[in-house]
Amino acid sequence: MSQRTLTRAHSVRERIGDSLSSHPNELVALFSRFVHQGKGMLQPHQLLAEYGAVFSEADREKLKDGAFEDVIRAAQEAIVIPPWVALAIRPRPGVWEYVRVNISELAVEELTVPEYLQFKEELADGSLQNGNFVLELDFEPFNASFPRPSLSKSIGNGVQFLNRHLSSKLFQDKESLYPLLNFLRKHNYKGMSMMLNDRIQSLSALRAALRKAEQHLLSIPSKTPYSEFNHRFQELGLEKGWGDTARRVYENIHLLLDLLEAPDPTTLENFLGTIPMMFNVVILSPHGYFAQANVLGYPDTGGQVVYILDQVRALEDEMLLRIKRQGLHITPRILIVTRLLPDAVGTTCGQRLEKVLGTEHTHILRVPFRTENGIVRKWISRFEVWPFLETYTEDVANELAAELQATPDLIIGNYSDGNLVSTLLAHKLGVTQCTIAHALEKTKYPNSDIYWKKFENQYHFSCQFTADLIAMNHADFIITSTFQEIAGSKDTVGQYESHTAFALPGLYRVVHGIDVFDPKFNIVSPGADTTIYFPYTEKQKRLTSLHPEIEELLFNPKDNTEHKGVLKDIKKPIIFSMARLDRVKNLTGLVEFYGKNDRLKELVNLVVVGGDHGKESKDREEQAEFKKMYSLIEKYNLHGHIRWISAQMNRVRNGELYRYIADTRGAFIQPAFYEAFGLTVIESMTCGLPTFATVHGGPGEIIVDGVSGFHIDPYQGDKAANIILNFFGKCKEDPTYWDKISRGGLQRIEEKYTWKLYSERLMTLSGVYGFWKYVSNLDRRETRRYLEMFYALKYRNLAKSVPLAADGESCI
Ligand code: UDP
Ligand code: LCN
Repeated sequence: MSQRTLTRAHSVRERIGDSLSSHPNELVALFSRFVHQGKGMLQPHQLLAEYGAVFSEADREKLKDGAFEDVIRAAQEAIVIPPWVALAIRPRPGVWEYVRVNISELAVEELTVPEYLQFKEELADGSLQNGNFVLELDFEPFNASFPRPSLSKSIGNGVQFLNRHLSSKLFQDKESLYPLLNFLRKHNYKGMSMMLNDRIQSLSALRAALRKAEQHLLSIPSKTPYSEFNHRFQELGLEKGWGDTARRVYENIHLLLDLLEAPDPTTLENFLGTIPMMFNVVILSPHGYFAQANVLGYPDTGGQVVYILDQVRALEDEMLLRIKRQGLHITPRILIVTRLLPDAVGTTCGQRLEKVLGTEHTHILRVPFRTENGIVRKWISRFEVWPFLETYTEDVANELAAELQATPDLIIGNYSDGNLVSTLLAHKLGVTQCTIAHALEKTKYPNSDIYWKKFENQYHFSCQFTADLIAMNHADFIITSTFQEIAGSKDTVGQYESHTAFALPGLYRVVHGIDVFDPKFNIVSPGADTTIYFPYTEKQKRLTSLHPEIEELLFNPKDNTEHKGVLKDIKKPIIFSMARLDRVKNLTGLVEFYGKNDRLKELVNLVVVGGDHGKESKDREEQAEFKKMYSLIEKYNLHGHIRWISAQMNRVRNGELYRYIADTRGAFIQPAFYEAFGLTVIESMTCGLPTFATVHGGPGEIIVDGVSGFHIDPYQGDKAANIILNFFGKCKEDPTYWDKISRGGLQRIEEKYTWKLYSERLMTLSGVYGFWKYVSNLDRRETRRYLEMFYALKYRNLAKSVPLAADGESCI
């Protein structure tokens, strides 16, 4: 059924009210079913199932007049505390309404956000906290005066909106162009002036100087290098940074003249993109094992490491290109800051400074975690790092000052811990801050907000969610890999969106945590390193010398610490999966639905890569998954059908492994319960391997179902198995079907997921948000002060309550 849009004109309360008066019996029947379940929470699929059970097709038709079905379809949860049923309705991404229905009195009330959350807290805590003062966090007042888009399709394109806003602001009156003038006059690198010098004191002086410069440039050959007219320009009041040749300088001066004449968003973005602003970039990624080899697949060590290493290569190339075009001779620096693990045998994680391969000016800088008892030696799970981060930030600030001899121009945080450290650093240094979540854990663990106390001992989510709120509100801009990461889809809630309103009962209530319409959000999708991941059809590039090793990995009949299980019939296509052995990755779910489906077992072999057979895991989730995997192999008697391989850390060989699987006319399966983005999905598609991936999270957006791969729902294993079975059945009848899906995947990647597109975009964003930070500095003071207080009064105490992970054991 097509879903009509619920509008304010017909509020949810009115719709339910209308339906109650026109179809009282049916609605009472439905709400009674909810209430009869007793106190509790109902998820969207349960609400729809109840609706389907109560109403026949004919009833539904009748109810369509009041569009009650739309309300039920848009409901994201129901809280039942008899005789009340409260509903959280999401008519479209980013827009929420709350109501409650009293089933005894047939009354409907609209609820405010705090009222709804209070109702929900009662469910979790059993008592209303009316009497007690509850800390309510509300970031809305700080942004209330700032315009923001209202259409869902504008979400994630903040820079475009900001450009429009900035350019109209610049055009308000004569005075409003002064911030731009001051910005250009103050611009310098380590004290060396750039763009304008002190000779230019006013806008009219600037215009006059630009016109004279234009005249001069027209009189010399377009290829003349900047050094040849540098002195002439200095006399006019112009400094280095305008371009490397007369032609480029002319173009840039022209852009500024246009802007002074009639500011428009595109000219503003283009001009800001030409200003030299990025020379020193700091990227924070404290937890895990951050290294270039022998770490991938370890607990907490996955896509974030891959992402950053690919990102810095692309970013360095783009920075060098722009610096050259700006006519400057400045050496850029990129520092990836992570923690130093003194005992990390077999990896470089104990080394202070390490150059990133394939770059000239990029290094990994490692700084250890420290307590008053000295340096912390062992690996610490990402859920337990909180008490270390403040001291860590101080140490990092000192190391950065020594290493860069300058303040960074941009600080990029990664994941909750890196984003918190980036906040503290950016706050201290007054630097533009970008955050990248990679994965917001609240979405991965259902109800981890309302039942946070149950999760606290193992996961310390109180610290993590607090850190996330602080970082997302402090950041100048936020990069996400997909739209769904911000605002979900028609039916699912986005990761950031789930931070709009939530409660941690007994701790605080978030009334407006983040607004997905905030123009700080920008979708900038990563890609895969194309020197490693390329189509299986590119025969001349194929690494056939690695095939004996790959065949040993896949088919050697003897179990060892690298692999377990033997494939009886090696001629069958292989379905393949590779991930950290986290519960959320659900590799065991894949083994289970494969094991249950005899026809699938007949048709294809299963190969999974995950965990380490060579040593006992120290990670709780990994230990549990190990046990489960072994028991499933026995339960479904998978001997002869499955090969279980240890985590594979050689990326180059992994690239060839995906292609080898493609040679078997196989497929890649990504069965996670939730995947924030999913680099393995990008990698397999880039290799031309047909891909089946979870519909929950990034892959739901990366793959166009049936065109560039397939969606599977890990919660419906039998159905997922059948989707895979159907595909292989079809391929048997028509082998070109396999090629069609393979090509569809490749095409999708070329259009949307490449590092080149990423780095160009990131540079543009840094320019625009750097300028915006400068012009809006005063406006942002209130938010910063509020965040300082929240950090000092709430976060610090929470972090102190996390037990300091005991030292003693070696890390790997
Ligand atoms: N990976 C790997 N070996 C393994 C497991 C994973 O090289 O044994 C790599 C994989 O190729 C991908 C990354 O680790 O580049 C995992 O990223 P993804 O986004 O899929 O998941 P994450 O681990 O970040 O949740
Ligand atoms: C973390 C995750 O969980 C993945 O979904 C992402 O692909 C990865 O980071 C890189 O952003």
